Amino acid sequence: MNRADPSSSTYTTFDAVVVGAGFAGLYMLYRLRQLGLRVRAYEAGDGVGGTWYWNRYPGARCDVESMQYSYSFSEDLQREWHWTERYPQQEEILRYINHVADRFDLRRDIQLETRVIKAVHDEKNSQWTVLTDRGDKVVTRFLISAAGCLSAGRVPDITGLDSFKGKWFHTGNWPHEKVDFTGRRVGVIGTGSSGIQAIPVIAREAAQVVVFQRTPNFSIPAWNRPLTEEEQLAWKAKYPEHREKARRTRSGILYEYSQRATNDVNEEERQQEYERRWKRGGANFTHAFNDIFINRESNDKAAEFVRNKIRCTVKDPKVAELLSPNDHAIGTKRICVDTDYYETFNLEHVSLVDLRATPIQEIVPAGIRTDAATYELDAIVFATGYDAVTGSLDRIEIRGRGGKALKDKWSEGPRTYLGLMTAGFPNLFFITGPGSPSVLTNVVVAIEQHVDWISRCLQHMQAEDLDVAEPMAAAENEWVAHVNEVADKTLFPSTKSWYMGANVPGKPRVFLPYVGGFGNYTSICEEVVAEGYRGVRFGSANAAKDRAAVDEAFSMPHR
Ligand code: N01
Repeated sequence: MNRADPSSSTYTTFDAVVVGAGFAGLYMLYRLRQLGLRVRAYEAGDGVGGTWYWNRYPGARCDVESMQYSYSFSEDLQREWHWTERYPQQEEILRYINHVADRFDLRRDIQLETRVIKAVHDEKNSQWTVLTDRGDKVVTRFLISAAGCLSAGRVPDITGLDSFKGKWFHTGNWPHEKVDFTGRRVGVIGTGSSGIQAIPVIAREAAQVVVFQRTPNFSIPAWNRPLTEEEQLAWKAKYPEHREKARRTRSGILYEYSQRATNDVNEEERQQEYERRWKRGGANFTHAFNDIFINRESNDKAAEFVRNKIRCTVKDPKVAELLSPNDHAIGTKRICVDTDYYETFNLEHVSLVDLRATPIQEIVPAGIRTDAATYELDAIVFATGYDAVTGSLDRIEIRGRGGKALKDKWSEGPRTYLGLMTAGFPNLFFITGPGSPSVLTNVVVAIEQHVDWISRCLQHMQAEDLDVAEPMAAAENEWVAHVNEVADKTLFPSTKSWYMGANVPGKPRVFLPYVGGFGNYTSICEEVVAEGYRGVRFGSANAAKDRAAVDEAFSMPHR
């Protein structure tokens, strides 16, 4: 694809610009093409795949089962793709995404190694002017963010990192070539989903692994295994039925959602149920009873079962206690799904440092210095997470009506209508944006639902000869209030988590996703459409194209 000449004053025109070419960007591109629109997707990576392109850390694997973590929009695609394991590895998911890009001939509209850095709405012409780090200057009617919820990685600001003599890595931006830890002393900071997956695999190679833990997390075994041909065929035979059912569930995933409350059964039955789910593996565990997310006592019972499992698995009782979470309700931080995580702490060469007791003071040339000791290391792995949900949008300067920056509008927390749009920013759409179920779901299902909604909205605009769509402030206010109201009925806001923005210093403490359930959310979105896009104001653009106004909006001299 030809690259832009940064010195050129020429603006390329598209009907729609999509930011990102992961699961969301690819499917959006596919649907926009079906609408006959001229589209360009910009992708920062040198390949498609988004999160699954960047997250190549050892052990990276999805915690949603393969048969469900895939697109459903093409019956042929879902029948022909062959998954090899119960939970898919990063490498296999990336292969799948590349297959999709080729199968639907999507690459010709994707510009790789290009980051969108600025987008300004030009009210006069009702269009967006978009600027990339490669010097592209683009004018587009619609701007669609497929930038991802977990793509803005965070390396904590620890004094002395620059002085470290060894190598350091962030799990979310892992090198493409294999990192060989054989014979190395490796420090891992962070024990969320990424750390919990990476630690056992790194420990297979490394001479020594030191895990720096601030907060222990709950983890359920994956019991990953190869998928048999029979299992796949049986699932595929009922794919449409399975998909339809999944779309009506709380998380877009076919789990066993219990209809029983924790106290509906006696202690013996309760323990049997936890045990049965533990043996089945995965996040299904947190649906053992229907009040785990809303009743602290019920939650404590499920949490205690997991703590007991940790005590039974980890031989050193002190280490077991440190690994046992007791400061948050199970499930209110993303539940982890692991292979041999707790077992790894029985290995001689693996040790655990409790950062609560002995915080990190600094990174020194030889390693990491805490209050208690200096740990000499050859490599440091930061499994320290993301500026989630809003981070990828914050990194783009997005200006709407009156030049108002999105970042300023959201300074006290994101405000959206259905997580799809925000008032004051016409024709800007978010895929899995804040205020939508997004990270609480099988995100591929959430992506498809959002892309389909946006496509339908654009189709409606085409049919009615409308150019502008923008949510009404009142509808947005109502939605934000509803998002908070449903979150407040759960245990989620009681926990300091990235769902609450609590992992980023200075980020407003607002519950970011919509916890009212994916099925309910989808019904609301459908009702909005049935009621003529209730809460969305449509309009026609001023037809005159005024180049000077575009330049003015972009603060760029017209050459
Ligand atoms: O990040 P996290 P992640 N000093 O934010 C610690 C998805 N995902 O990359 O809790 C010391 O969960 C931090 O400690 P604390 C999934 O949705 C999915 O692991 O802030 N420690 C925490 O332990 C997941 O939830 C999959 O006290 C510091 C860790 O780093 C999301 O991505 C796999 C620190 C960060 O955990 C993010 O997971 C991987 C500091 N200064 C990821 N700063 C699957 O599908 C942070 N920490 C399986």
